[in-house]
This record gives sequence, structure tokens and C-alpha cells, in this order.
Amino acid sequence: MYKLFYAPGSASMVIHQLLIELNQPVELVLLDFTTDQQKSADFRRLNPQGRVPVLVDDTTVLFESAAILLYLTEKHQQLAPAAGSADRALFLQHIAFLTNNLAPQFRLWFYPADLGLEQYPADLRQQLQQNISALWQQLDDQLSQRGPYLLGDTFSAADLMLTMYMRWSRNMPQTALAWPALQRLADLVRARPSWRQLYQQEQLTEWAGF
Ligand SMILES: N[C@@H](CCC(=O)N[C@@H](CS)C(=O)NCC(=O)O)C(=O)O
Repeated sequence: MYKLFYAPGSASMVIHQLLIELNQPVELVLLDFTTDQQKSADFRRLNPQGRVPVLVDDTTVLFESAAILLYLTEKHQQLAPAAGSADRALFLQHIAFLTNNLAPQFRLWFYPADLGLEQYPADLRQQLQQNISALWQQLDDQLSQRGPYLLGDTFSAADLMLTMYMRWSRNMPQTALAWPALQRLADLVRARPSWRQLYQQEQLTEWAGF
């Protein structure tokens, strides 16, 4: 059985929802961020950065949500296009785009300490919001041309990842739901039984959409 180290609503949620979608039983190990459990020596042996998610699959220990997502979709041959296909190329591009662009902006937004700051001055905060909004605009343009999912008519694990990032914007001055094609994709993902199960298991409430 898989073991997933997680914190509610964090970068582990895409992997948690994916495992539900794949119908895979999983042992969930909750890390309490309020007591910095993710920085313990034991957990750092699994991920030296002390961050979730970490997936354990027998002797394989994997961190980085994008790598775990690709590993699981490949292993179970579901929720990702076949290797070598044109859609696969697009799928890989989406995963790389999201983790190389949205994720670092959100990391900065939520962790000013990464820049040695306790909190951001207003102009820096505004700049981060603008950077994220520009990415929402790019994704919305793309989805308006070919949606409702990132792969057009085909739902994939990339949509789970995008929805997770959208959720993180819920308390920002401009939330991702201000963009109609993004709202449509979020509504589709949030209508899935896996989303409801995820919310129950992680005891999430905000931005439920159901
Ligand atoms: N690039 C990593 C980022 C992981 C990450 O930043 N996780 C955050 C939660 S969203 C975390 O564990 N934060 C705890 C900390 O930094 O102490 C991934 O996508 O897996």
C-alpha cells in the first residue's frame, strides 16, 4: 500500500486526490505544520527539504508533487495520455508549466521567510499578485480556446494540479475564479466524487464548491 505524507490543502492534495481517482488504497500520514513536524530529522531523511508531499511505494521514496504525479499516472496507466502521443507532449508541458511558473510564485506568496522576510512590503505583495494573475490570464486564454480541461475534452491529472493551485488563490485579492474558463474547470473538478472524499479525509472546508 502507498504511504503519503501530507498536510491538509497543501501541495500533497493533488497526490491525495489522484490516488483516490486511481482507486488506490493509501496510508495517510499527517504532518502537523504548526509544530514543524515536517522539519523533524526523521522526515528529513525522506525529504531533505522537509516538505510535503512524500510518497512511499515499497522501497521507493519520492518527493516533488510533479514527479509523484507522473510516476503514479505512468504506473497505473490512467489520467495521462499514452507515451509518445501528441497529447502526452501537451500534458508534460502543462505539468512543467504549472510547477515551474505557478508553484514558485505561490511558494513566495506563502513563505516570505524564503526571502528572509517576516512579511512583504505592499509593493512586493502586489507584484506577486500581478505575476500570478498574469499566469491565470494565460491559462484562461488557453482554456477558452481549447477546454474545458487542459487537454480539451479529456480530463487528466494535470487538471487536478491546476485546481489545487487555483484553490491556493482563494484568499488573495484576485482569485483564480475571476477567470471564467478557470472557474469552469474548477467546477468540473470540484464536482468529482474524489474531491468530496479528499475534503472529508483532509477535513477541508473552504472553497469546497459542493
Ligand atoms: N516543489 C515542491 C513544493 C513542496 C512544498 O513547498 N510544500 C509545502 C506545502 S504546500 C511544504 O511542505 N511546506 C512546509 C515548509 O516549507 O516548511 C512540490 O511540488 O512538491
